[in-house]
Parts: sequence; C-alpha cells; structure tokens
Amino acid sequence: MSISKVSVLGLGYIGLPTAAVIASRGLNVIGVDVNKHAVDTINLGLAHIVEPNLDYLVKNVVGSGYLKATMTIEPADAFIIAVPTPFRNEPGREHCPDLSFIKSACDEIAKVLKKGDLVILESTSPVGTTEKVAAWLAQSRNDLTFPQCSGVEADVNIAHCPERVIPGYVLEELVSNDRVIGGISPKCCDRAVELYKTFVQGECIATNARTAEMAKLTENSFRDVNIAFANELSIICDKLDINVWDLIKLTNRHPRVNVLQPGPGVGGHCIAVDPWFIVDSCPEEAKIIKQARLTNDAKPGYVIRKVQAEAKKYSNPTIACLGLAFKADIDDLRESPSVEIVESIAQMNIGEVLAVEPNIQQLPNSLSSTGVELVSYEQAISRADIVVLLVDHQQFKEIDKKALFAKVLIDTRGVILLSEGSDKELELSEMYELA
Ligand code: SAJ
Repeated sequence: MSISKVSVLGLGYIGLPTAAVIASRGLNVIGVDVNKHAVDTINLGLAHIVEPNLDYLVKNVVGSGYLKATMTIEPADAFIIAVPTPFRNEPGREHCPDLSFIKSACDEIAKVLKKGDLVILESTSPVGTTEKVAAWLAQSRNDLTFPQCSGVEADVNIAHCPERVIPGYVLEELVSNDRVIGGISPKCCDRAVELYKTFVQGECIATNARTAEMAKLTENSFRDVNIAFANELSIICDKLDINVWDLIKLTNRHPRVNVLQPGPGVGGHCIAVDPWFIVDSCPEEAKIIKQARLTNDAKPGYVIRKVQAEAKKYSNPTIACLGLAFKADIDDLRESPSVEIVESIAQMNIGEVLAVEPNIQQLPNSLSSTGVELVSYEQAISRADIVVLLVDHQQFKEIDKKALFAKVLIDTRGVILLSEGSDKELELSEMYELA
C-alpha cells in the first residue's frame, strides 16, 4: 500500500468522522481546518460536532497518535477535500454553487503536492468540479503532470468520491455504504479504491468523475422530489378532508409504491441544496427537480398559515411547538424548517410561543430574542391551546395522547395520528379536532 499518510481538509460533519475512521485503520491522518476551535478541540481528543460514538473514536485515534489536527497543510500521500459547497445568490443567477472553499483547499494542497500523490474530492459538487480541481492544481504546479493531460502516466491522480452518510449513523455508514469512485483516469480510480478499501466494507464502484458527481446529486434530488410529492399530497388531503397518514399507509401496501413522509419542509445542508446544482447547470431541462425544491421550500409557509388561522380563534393563545431539529433524533438545528416556522410564529405576535426540543439545552438567539421559551414537553402541553408537532423525535412518539385531548393539534409529521395500530388511529382521528 503506497498510501500511509492521509490529509483530510475540512473537519466538519463528514471530514472529522472520515479522518477518524481512516486513522482507526492505522494510517497517519492529518486533519486540516481553518477553524481554530475545531482544531484545538480535536487535539484534546474531543469532537466539536455531535455524532453518536464520534467522541469515543476521536479520543482513541488522537490518543494513539494516528490523528492530529492542524491549521497548516503538511505533505501527505493522499488528500481528501471535505469542505462545504453551499450556494449563493448572484444577480440573474440564484442558487449558484459556491466553489470557493474547494478552490482554497486546492490552493493549500498545491503548496505541498508531490509526484505520486492522490487528491480526492468528497464534497458534494456540481458536475465538472473535479475537472476544475485538476485544472486549478495543474495551474499552480506546472512542474507536475496531471491526469487530464497525461492520463495513466500522470504524476498526480485525482478522483471524486462523494460522501453518502446520513447524520446519526455516520460511523456505521462510512464503513458499510457502497462508494461511487469517479476518476479522471482509470489509474485515478484504482488509487482511490485502494485508499477507500482500507476502511469501506461496502463495494467501491469505479466510474468517471462527471458520472460520480451526478450520481450524488441524483441521489439527493430523488429524495427531494419524492418528499415534495408527499408534501403536495398532504396539502391536497387537507383540502379534501383526508388523513394523509392513513392514505400513505394504505397506498404503500401496493408492492411497487413507496410514498415518503410529508413534513413541515425539507431541512439540512444536503437535500435542500444539492438539487439546485442540477438546476443551475440545466435550468431549462431540470423542471421537476426545480419544482420539487420550490414545493418543499413553500411547506413551512403553509404550516405557518395554518397556525395563524387557528390562533385567530383565540385571544392570545399559547402555542406549543414540539421539535426544532431539522429531522428526528438529532440536535442539529441548521437549515431547520421547524426553526423557520417557530421564528415566524413568534414574530407575528399571535400568542405566547413555547418550544420543546429534548436534544438541546439552549435556544438559538434567533428564537430567544423573539420571546420564545424553551420548556419541557409536560409544561408545554399543560399550558398550550394549540400544539404544533414539527419533528418526529422518539420522545414525542411515546407521549400520552390523552394529554392532548381538547387541544388544537397541528401534526406536521403524523406522529400523533400514526404511531399505533390502525384501529387506534381511527379512534384518535375521531377524538381530536384536527386542524
Ligand atoms: N424528510 C421528510 N420526509 C421524508 C424524509 C425526509 O420530510 O420522508 C425531511 C427530513 O425531515 C429533513 C430532510 O428531509 O428535514 C432531509 O433529511 P434526510 O433524512 O432525507 O436526509 P439528510 O439531509 O440527513 O441526508 C441526506 C441523505 N441522502 C439520501 O438519503 C439520498 C444522505 O445519505 C446523504 O449523505 C446526505 O443527504 C448528504 O450529505 O448529502
């Protein structure tokens, strides 16, 4: 194995777990990040992000000397770029991918790149980005040869290997998921497979860089389109007075139908972002993908209007909002539709707003500054006139539904209506006044 030292650029939700897992296989790993707090925390043997078992793994690999974090690039045999690729809005071009973090990572790598090195782009990227990485590196280092010109003879190999892990199960999925490996040349694929095989138990499947980039965007767009379908259905069902949760449960009994779950909108840093990369590169063609984004982005507004309509029936009602995270059983509030909804309700001054989020200790400023109070589930329910269920956390699935009797319930996740057997659900449908 020609790779014994790996440098991971970007120590966030993907980079840190990846660095730690590779280090746990006995390779020397240098993690590089511009965030001093992250670097210092990791070097103390701690994780600066919340992910099950990550703290334990980081403690071990830092303690044994296989993982070290730094703010300065060092020479290595392989470089993995795991920096963010957000979008920005430019005049006349909304949702335009921002590759500046990838470009900065390339500038750093170019300083120490040498013959025989492998560069992997893991960040989710628009089609053509790996080719850009190759061009940027070639521009900075004309003393080396690159695969876009020299093919399998190149001094440096470059590939795209998109991450596919789901928050909450990152350490398991890093090892068990299949990996798509898109090389600029077949040799790039071989070298990247060699590296990933040190820790991946799933299959490593070789393709070209453009297909690998599109594969990742397709996976997240597929999910977005299917969630948009479910969200649209939920609005149609409201209008037609049908319980959408019962409906989906019934339709999913068809052997070839699997409708996803409606919710208050799509959050997180991936599914709500990546489809725009396809739309940006093919705006005329990507019609369904774009509409799915718009449909999912419009869902928080629909929920807010529903709460507003219910609140009008009271004078200064207490509105309890259950859940702030962007999805179930995590503490991550970034890009969360639930936070967007609670913030708007609080700003409208239509009542007293309580928030319940069992996975956090403190409200973000955007909520505490608008007067939202973080309370326990029990307090919220005893004080509430209107209960808005926003996240399907396990804790909420276990609640005593009788405590909700006579409250107005807006259940955006189907937790109250669909957590037990169908008979029970029908009883509940009859028992509660559903908004
Ligand atoms: N959601 C629904 N209904 C559903 C499923 C999800 O409303 O039926 C919502 C969630 O509540 C959340 C959002 O969608 O707000 C996104 O959650 P998610 O669980 O679908 O996905 P992420 O963003 O946590 O992770 C996704 C994954 N992609 C796919 O499942 C295709 C993961 O495998 C990727 O690695 C990750 O994006 C990424 O980093 O790109």
